[in-house]
Amino acid sequence: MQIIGEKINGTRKRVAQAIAERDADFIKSLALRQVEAGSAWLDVNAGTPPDREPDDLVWLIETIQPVIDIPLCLDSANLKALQTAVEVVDKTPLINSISGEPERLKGVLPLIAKHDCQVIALAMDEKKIPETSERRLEIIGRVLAETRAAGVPDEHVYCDPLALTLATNADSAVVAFQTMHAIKKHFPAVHLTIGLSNISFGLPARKYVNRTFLTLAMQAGLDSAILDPLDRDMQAAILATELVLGRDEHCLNYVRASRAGAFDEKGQKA
Ligand code: THG
Repeated sequence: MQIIGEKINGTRKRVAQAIAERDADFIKSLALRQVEAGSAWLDVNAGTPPDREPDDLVWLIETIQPVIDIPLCLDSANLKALQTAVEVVDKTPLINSISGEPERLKGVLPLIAKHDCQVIALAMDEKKIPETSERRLEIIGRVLAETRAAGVPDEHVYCDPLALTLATNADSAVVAFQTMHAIKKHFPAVHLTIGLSNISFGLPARKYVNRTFLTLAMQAGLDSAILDPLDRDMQAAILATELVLGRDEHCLNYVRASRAGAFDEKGQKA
């Protein structure tokens, strides 16, 4: 399971404040802690208005890069911000995201092809998220026709089936699982990813819902996720799920994590 650390996101109040005040120490520490927790990428989302976003994103990248050794996931709806950001990254980034929206594809695909980036493909078009897995698969099929035509290999595409909150749609997790199965069946070489916490928006005790959703999504083929890597219980759930799914040979990672004190083992015997 590859973790995309979610915490450097300007829609979070404390991060917005750090961006506004150019508080480099706060951002650096947030970056470092997520790397130490095993992130494969750090998501970077300035979340500021379009006219400020390119500068803010570049400031975030240049603040983070000297203290980390992993690539970034550039999270922006703003083409200009992505174009500017791609020029200042040290390591080839994961671009978050494209969708079936033709304008977006036209703008972002050349950037991905030129810099040999990986990319997240959302199962939606012009801001609409279809209700059924069939329609979501259809959009992913169209997006993959475009990425292939642009010379992007399927292995570089991370399909996001999209998780809407269960608070307003009881089927939302099931539709996401069905979409994952359908995508892997038709396009076995692509990866799957998801913004985990959307699933529990508006619900109490969100961590239980997030954790259970992640476990079941891993069974459906999820191999990466945008989540909070500092959540120890989430990390424990990932390790246990990989063990149960036969993806942890000789239980090596699980046992090693236990020895390193990753789990809450109070009152338990080995
Ligand atoms: N798919 C893709 N990209 C995405 C999303 C997705 N990027 C943005 C988002 N969804 C995932 N990132 C975050 C980052 C931070 C938080 C949630 C999702 C977060 N939220 C707190 C909460 O939900 O309670 C509130 C904010 C706070 O902590 O202040 O932290 O779906 N491809």
